Amino acid sequence: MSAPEILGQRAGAAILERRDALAAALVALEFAAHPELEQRYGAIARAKSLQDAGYHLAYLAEAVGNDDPLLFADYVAWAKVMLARRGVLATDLAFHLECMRDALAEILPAELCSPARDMIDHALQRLPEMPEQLDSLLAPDQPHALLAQQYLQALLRGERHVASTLILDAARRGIPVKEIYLNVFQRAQREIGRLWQVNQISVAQEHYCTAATQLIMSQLYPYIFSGEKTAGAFVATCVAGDLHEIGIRMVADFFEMSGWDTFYLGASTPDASVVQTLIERKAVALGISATITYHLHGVQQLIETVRATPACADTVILVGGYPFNLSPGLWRSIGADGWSQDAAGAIELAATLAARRRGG
Ligand code: B12
Repeated sequence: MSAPEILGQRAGAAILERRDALAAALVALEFAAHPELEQRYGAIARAKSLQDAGYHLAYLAEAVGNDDPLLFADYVAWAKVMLARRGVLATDLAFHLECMRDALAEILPAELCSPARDMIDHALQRLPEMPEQLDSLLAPDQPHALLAQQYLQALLRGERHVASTLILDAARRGIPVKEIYLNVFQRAQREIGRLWQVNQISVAQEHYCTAATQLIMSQLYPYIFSGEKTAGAFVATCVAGDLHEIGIRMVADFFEMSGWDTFYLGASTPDASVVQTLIERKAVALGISATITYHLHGVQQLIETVRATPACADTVILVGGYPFNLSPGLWRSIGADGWSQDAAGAIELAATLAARRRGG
């Protein structure tokens, strides 16, 4: 590891350790300079700002720890849209980030402060050209675009039985389940995320759509659990703390359809239980999913725990999810054997890596 990488890791860890103190210092600076913020955003402004500061610092810590400015800049771009659609001015976001930089200088030793300051400056420079709105992620030229659109609209109307019928009819007509997964479920879920981000749907609507998609995925299981199992065992899990289950469930189902014996553990599994399952199932491969960037240190920790377990010495470790798609070198620096952007790429990757491990 290079000297700047070691410094980055120490700085990232220091931000996480002092996160509460940093958030408190940031908010104190922010409200001392702009007491009118309380009037502009109401009585809960201070509490909200404190909560936001905690999230911002958690993202910053991961960007610094992984020496990747893009992880923080992407988060700031996301926050700009999210806040703009809820009436928060970009100038107030910029000032919040400036206070973050000052709070870091106040609390952290100068040496540890500098990588974080550089990342904040990088994001601040880009802030003015970051958009305040996002276009739909469903385009008419995408494969199965009409089905995806109809599926999403049915869910948004609260008609999950209609959505289910659309999908089961499509499967009966011979549209492969893998295509339905990637072109309908994945796209619709991401569009739901965008609609929530731009304040067009509520959290409850997002929860309804996600629960319905999970239900409808289960209805497709007769198409999924039918083949012979010859490829070995695959354990699939979200890292501890991460609740985004659908992506890794899709990966597990693609493995199942490709002849693997899969053990899908779902959201937020404790590290010890993952290791125990790997041993019990004599797993050839482990898939770890992280969607929220501030769970990256958890991924690294789980990988280290698996690697330190002699019975898992040959387990191939794959990672995936939002931050890995954003920063394509991240899987390597975090210690995984491979990464794939989506479920389709994951199977081929696992087979290649497992063969390489066996010396094939
Ligand atoms: C549903 C959802 C939730 C649900 C999840 C419920 C559940 N049972 O899964 C709930 C409500 C819990 C949730 C919570 C949060 N969410 Co959320 N969520 C989503 C949403 C709308 C859909 C996720 C999904 O199903 N995607 C579809 C799947 C198929 O795509 P995927 O996950 O990318 O998976 C594919 C690839 O990445 C890859 N892959 C994934 N894992 C792996 C693993 C391996 C090994 C491999 C090889 C490949 C691989 O293959 C998959 C299949 O092709 C997304 C929007 C989005 N863009 O995804 C937001 C989203 C991810 N959430 C977001 C946020 C902010 C949050 C919260 C922080 C909100 C909050 N303040 O509370 C919390 C964090 C909770 C936590 N601790 O994890 C943001 C993240 C933004 C960012 N820049 O970080 C998003 C992008 C929404 C948005 N546009 O603003 N969320």
